[in-house]
Amino acid sequence: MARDLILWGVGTARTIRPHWALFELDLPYTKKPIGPRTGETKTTEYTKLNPRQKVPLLQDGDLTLGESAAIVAYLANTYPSKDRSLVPSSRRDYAKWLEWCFFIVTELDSTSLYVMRRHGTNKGLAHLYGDAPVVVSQAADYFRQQLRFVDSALADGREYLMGDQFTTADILLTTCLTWAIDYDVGISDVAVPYLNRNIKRQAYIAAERANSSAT
Ligand SMILES: N[C@@H](CCC(=O)N[C@@H](CS)C(=O)NCC(=O)O)C(=O)O
Repeated sequence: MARDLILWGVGTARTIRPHWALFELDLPYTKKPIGPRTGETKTTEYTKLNPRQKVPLLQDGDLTLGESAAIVAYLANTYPSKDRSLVPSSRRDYAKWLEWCFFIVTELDSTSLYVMRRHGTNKGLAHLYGDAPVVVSQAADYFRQQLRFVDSALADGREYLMGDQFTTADILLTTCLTWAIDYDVGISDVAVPYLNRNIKRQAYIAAERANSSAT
């Protein structure tokens, strides 16, 4: 039985991840709709909770957890519902699921899209971290190149990264794909039907609503 879950953060491709997992698992929660670059992550109260001054952040009783990929994995492992688990159970599939999660957050998110965000002028933070057009275009190329790993997996016609089971790895990948499109990085043909399938899920639609509203 879930305790009082509190989720901090709205407005980004990272913050939507835990909202989505919470809706998939049908877990009620309290939303604290603070946004990035608003000063809200830098208040004394929030800094005490999260010295990294970042969102998203989950509170589950006396547990405070940051990092979007860790939050969705924690929720999936801790609160599987009777008819839905967002994490594979067999040892082999669990290992492959871990590989997907780490690959997506390191190669697609941090090394590619977030580099574009930090150094881009278009929707980016170049005014803070420096304008670096070559770095931005290399990061976009790197994203497309790394996406080949996804293409090769989806080429066999599977519905989700882990086959028939929708997992938190799909939450991470889908949010990177929508982020890439938002940054005008083309995604591969094989990723398009996969993306369209996932963004039609009821839990995604609910999460998008929760993630884009300040109340
Ligand atoms: N690796 C972290 C990244 C978190 C992150 O960088 N969050 C950004 C928004 S996407 C943030 O809170 N930035 C601080 C601010 O803008 O005030 C995660 O996936 O949770």
